[in-house]
Amino acid sequence: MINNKKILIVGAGGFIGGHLVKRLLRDGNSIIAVDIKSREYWFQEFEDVENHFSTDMKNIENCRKVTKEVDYVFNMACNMGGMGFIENNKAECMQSVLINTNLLIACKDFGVQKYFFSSSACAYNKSMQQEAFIEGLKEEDAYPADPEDGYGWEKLFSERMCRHFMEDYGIEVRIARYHNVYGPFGTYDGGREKAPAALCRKVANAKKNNADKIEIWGDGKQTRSFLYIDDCVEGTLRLFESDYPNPVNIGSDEQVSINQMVDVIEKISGIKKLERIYLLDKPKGVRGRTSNNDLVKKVLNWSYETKLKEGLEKTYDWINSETGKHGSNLSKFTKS
Ligand code: GKE
Repeated sequence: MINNKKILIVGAGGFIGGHLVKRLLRDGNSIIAVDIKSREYWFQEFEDVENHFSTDMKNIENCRKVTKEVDYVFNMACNMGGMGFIENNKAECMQSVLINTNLLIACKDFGVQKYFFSSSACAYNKSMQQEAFIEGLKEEDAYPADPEDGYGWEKLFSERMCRHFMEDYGIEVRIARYHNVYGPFGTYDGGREKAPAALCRKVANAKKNNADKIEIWGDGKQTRSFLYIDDCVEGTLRLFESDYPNPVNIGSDEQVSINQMVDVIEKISGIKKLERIYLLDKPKGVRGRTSNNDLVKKVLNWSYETKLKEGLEKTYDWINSETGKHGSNLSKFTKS
């Protein structure tokens, strides 16, 4: 367990970042939490943490200010979202490379010992994801390189930037490729939401409004695997504490179609089966994606524990309690 360390978490106002702050604080570390978002848009804020709101880490001076005396850095920050965002904001997503690069330079300047980079399954070669229900993606499947346009290239490039800072300057780097992480205290509307949260919101709203239809992007046959946030945090910290320096999948291998996920959410909500309106012109991403967990089991002796139904129950309950309280807390951040 990591404790008694001074840790910088960049992207701390975001979904995974917020859960990471909570866990590392509980484990007895002192935390500097930074995000570009203004305070009212942070998903979670904790006392006894040095919080830096509205701080743009694409700016190297901001990076230098907060890396001075830290032991570890977790870079959880990037301008991203579900397919609805990354397909329509490729230049915005690519600029996240400035965060990672300037953060690494500051870490080198101040002799930070260890650095975590949150990469993504979007780094994988698209040609291996053209069918539904594919074989799990193995870490070596990122090359030959043909990642998701924009966002995927930024993640793959930043992985390589991390590796070269490790080779040339000796910063210990750990890299996780996340596979569609979901759970409470994440984005559920406003345009950046991913499928689990989006569909939980749509079912919850259908129930509240006594509607009998639900809109699904694509034909619903496309497949994914989804990782519950608690497993994501545990896997991240296991990887960080390990001595394995190459990218590792942190994901689930429970591959489902979007239609199957909607079936699960309908049962959780108690609503009768909704008529499905398939919007074929909406952003769909790859046809099929899931994680091969052989390497993560081998190097970390760890695998996720939360099955999709259990994770969706917790996520649906949280979103159902949130919807109607207020609109999206990120709408200001989506491209108008
Ligand atoms: N966002 C969203 N909203 N997706 C929907 C919806 C909806 O209402 N209805 C169906 N889908 C379908 C999308 O068309 C896509 O085929 C699938 O669900 C998953 O969409 P997603 O969760 O937005 O994003 P992806 O898994 O395709 O890609 C995401 O992968 C993550 C890593 O696994 C990326 O957007 C990043 O968030 C991240 O890299």
